[in-house]
Amino acid sequence: MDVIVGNRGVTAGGVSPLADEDLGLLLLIRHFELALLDLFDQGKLNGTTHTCLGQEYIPVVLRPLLDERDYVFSNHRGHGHYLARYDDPAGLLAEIMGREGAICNGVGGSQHILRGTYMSTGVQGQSLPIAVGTAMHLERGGQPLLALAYIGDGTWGEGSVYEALNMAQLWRLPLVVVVENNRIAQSTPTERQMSGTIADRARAFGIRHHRITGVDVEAIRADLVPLVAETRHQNRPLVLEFDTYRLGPHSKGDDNRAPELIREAEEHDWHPVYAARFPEQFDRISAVQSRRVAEVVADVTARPLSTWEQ
Ligand SMILES: Cc1ncc(C[n+]2csc(CCOP(=O)(O)OP(=O)(O)O)c2C)c(N)n1
Repeated sequence: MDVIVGNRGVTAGGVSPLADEDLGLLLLIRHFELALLDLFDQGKLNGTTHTCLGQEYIPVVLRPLLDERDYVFSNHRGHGHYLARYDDPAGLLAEIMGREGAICNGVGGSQHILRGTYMSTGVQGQSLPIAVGTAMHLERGGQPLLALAYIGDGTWGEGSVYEALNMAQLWRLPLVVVVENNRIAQSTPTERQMSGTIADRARAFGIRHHRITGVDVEAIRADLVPLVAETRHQNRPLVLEFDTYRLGPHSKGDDNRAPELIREAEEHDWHPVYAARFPEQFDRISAVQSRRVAEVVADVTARPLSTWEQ
């Protein structure tokens, strides 16, 4: 097995004070996924799961920039995307556990969710052409609405991504592609599978590319407001590349990163940085969200199995 080493030299940097609502959402996602891992350890969950630990701030940044009629396309690492869209940890846990009250009757599980204008898929690259078709539908509807799709850096190896980018720019569609570039795809570091850069690939289609470093939710959001508005009102496709880190393994137990790479990810985690900077607010909100998630776990695990029509 390859041992992956490297150093990106990007630090977590500063964090601005957050509204309780934003911090609450960040910590809801964190506690929710830690609870999932705990449930796996107890043998109470089946299959696998991909946590976004360390990457929670990305959907939290984007949440207020989106209209509820905008479409959001998520991927296999989608718990944070869903919880930033719907304040519904019980529905998501029920979906993952196949219990009553599940968003999709427990058929979709962790990776395949459909609710309103939100959908996720575990098939890499599948969502971009669909997001393009949706963006076309929205553009023809004449309302300033957009389609936003989350993809990872590894998914830039899929050919459908390029067909989608080509059409989005050619037809001037309101599409935002959010790249969560954690520099690794399952077990393959990006430099071992991608020639060139994501920026150059977007540029090849004439699509604007914007790279975001750091974890300061307020600062990043302020930076993105005009860019997302241009996509919405001027139908200018946009690629937003977040330079980010995943703290955990790819899914549950497949981590072949060298210890120094895991340490590097931990050094870039927003969580201890924010806790050290604003301890009173952090402890207060963390206690609330931890309690909330514990109650959700107790409630959902006590529910009967979900049923669906065959
Ligand atoms: C078409 C397809 N090929 C392979 C897989 C298996 N797979 C699931 S996630 C993943 C890696 C995705 O990496 P990336 O896009 O960088 O996202 P990340 O996991 O880093 O968030 C792979 C290969 C898949 N789900 N779909």
